[in-house]
Amino acid sequence: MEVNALILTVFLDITQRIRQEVVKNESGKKRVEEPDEQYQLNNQSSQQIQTLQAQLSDSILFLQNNFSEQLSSTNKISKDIPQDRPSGEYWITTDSTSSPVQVYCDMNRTSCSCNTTGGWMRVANLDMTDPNQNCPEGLRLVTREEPPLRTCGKHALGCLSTTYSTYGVEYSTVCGRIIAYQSSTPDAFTPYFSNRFLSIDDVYVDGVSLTHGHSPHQHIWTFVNAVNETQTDRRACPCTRPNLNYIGVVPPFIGQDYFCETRSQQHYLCWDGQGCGGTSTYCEFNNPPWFCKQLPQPTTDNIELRLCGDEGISNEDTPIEIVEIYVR
Ligand SMILES: [Ca+2]
Ligand SMILES: [Ca+2]
Repeated sequence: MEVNALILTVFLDITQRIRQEVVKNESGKKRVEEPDEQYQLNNQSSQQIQTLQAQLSDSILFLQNNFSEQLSSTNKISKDIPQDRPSGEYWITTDSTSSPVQVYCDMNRTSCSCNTTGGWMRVANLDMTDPNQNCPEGLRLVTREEPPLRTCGKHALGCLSTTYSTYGVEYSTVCGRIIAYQSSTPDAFTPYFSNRFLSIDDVYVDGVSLTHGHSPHQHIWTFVNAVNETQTDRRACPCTRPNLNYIGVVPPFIGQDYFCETRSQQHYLCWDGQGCGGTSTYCEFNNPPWFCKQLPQPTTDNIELRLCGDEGISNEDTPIEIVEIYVR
């Protein structure tokens, strides 16, 4: 049996037995009136539960000792889970996890424009169109009634960061999508245009920055929010009205790894590849909404998402609705 399935099976089996003992214990309390008998039964069940709990700890320790080396030696989902396994939840152990963690692995992700479909581990899965989902810790719930919208935004100007753990799994490709709502007047790359000394650690864009690592952040993808489709100045996407010369500046440290989009009159969501007018061609650029980034070298860094804007949130905001990120 495969390691992950084995861990899961043993874990479920023993926890089920513990649960059965607890139920027996609870029902025993109700049925038995005689104090001595009740004490005996409770004491007996407690001992059984302790024994089973000890067995569970021993079993997990045994599995970790015997199989974690195999998993952590590569720490790569794509290598450790055979490609013919189905998509679903898997238990993994890595150098950075003190106990097994459950992750969703996607073995047939055709929407990523990378040259492979299987072996993806999902690290982010925010979908605020689901009324049961909440914003990541630290982000503000932003709602609108008509048409209805639930998104997650920041509290003030600057960048607000949220981090997605990769559990120490090594990866070299990142795939995903971010879809956000445009509020008021974000200005694309204008923060960098106004100050060329800004680095990737600063507020270089009005939009969302996706990175890994720190000091400096390592760029994965930038989601640029532009003011509108008819502006031809630095506040617009570089693609807008391509027959005119773009007078803004794309920060050199992000290269071509970005989506730039603006809302249209009827459509307020950005980077979904929808609702772009005739003057905005970046709906075609880099195949939105899904990005695919091949990193220069493998890493085990967590992935950081920063909502950024250099003016107050009443002036400009880019609250997010959907975040899906996969690594392999
Ligand atoms: Ca603005
Ligand atoms: Ca701005």
